[in-house]
Amino acid sequence: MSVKTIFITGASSGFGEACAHVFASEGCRLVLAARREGKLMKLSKELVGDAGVHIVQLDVRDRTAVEAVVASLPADFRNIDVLVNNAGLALGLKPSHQVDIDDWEVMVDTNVKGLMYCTRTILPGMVERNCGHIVNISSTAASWPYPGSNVYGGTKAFVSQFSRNLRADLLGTMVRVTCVQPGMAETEFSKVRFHGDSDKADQVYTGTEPLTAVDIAETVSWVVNRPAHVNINSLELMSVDQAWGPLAVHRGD
Ligand code: NDP
Ligand code: 8X3
Repeated sequence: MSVKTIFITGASSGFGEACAHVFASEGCRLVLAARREGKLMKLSKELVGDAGVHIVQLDVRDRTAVEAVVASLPADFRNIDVLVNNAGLALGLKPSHQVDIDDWEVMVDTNVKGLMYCTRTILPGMVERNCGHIVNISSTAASWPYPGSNVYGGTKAFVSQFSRNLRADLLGTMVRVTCVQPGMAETEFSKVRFHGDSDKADQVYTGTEPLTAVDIAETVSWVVNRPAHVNINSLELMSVDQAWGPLAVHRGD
């Protein structure tokens, strides 16, 4: 069997880092992208697997940089079999009328536009080779609203619908598209959301057993390792400590 090449965005922590470990242990060749190059270098030394790792410092919001990184991949890493569009973030939990609009812009630029740039740049090669798989990391926030989710949930709704629309475009090819929609998982996600406030971030998970990054990486591996004729369209998963509540009702005086 030929060695698969996996391109993972946001590989410096959380889900992306865990995906790197899982795919390395499966004997895959990896391209690991994120802004924090030091973290990628450390990760690349820890990985078990000898198929090869190529790290790239990349801000997915920079379209020119995305195009340049993909165009300059070393020959062995050029034919990307799997793109894990994972880089993303939530910023803030304030209601829409109080939010810092800069936070909204960063979320749209990263979660929507960054994912678009990586997809548009890597997809043509997959179509040409009639082989490939794009795994987009969305969220339960794509489908289920909650106070403070506003633009974050909106960006993830984009990711979910874009995933379905991609597959519609790709009918007639063997290129697969999967949207993974996790609920609460303990990573650096909440620390980033609360702008570095670790105490506030820890409170999100207190008294619960949240999903782990490994849970998500194993899910991504499972969808990728289905037979070539099977396309998992979407997969939503949550901790057993998470579920829906009743619709909120405001009662006046
Ligand atoms: P982490 O904060 O641990 O990881 C986020 C990753 O995204 C980091 O590697 C970060 O790297 C990277 N990243 C952020 N912005 C950029 C950028 N502009 N360019 C390149 N890389 C970027 O969080 P998670 O692992 O939890 O999050 C991964 C994905 O999963 C996100 O899309 C998130 O929205 C989603 N998600 C998370 C859930 C959770 O509860 N944790 C649940 C559902 C979905 P660096 O800072 O080095 O650039
Ligand atoms: C991350 C999960 O519930 O914080 O996408 O939106 S949640």
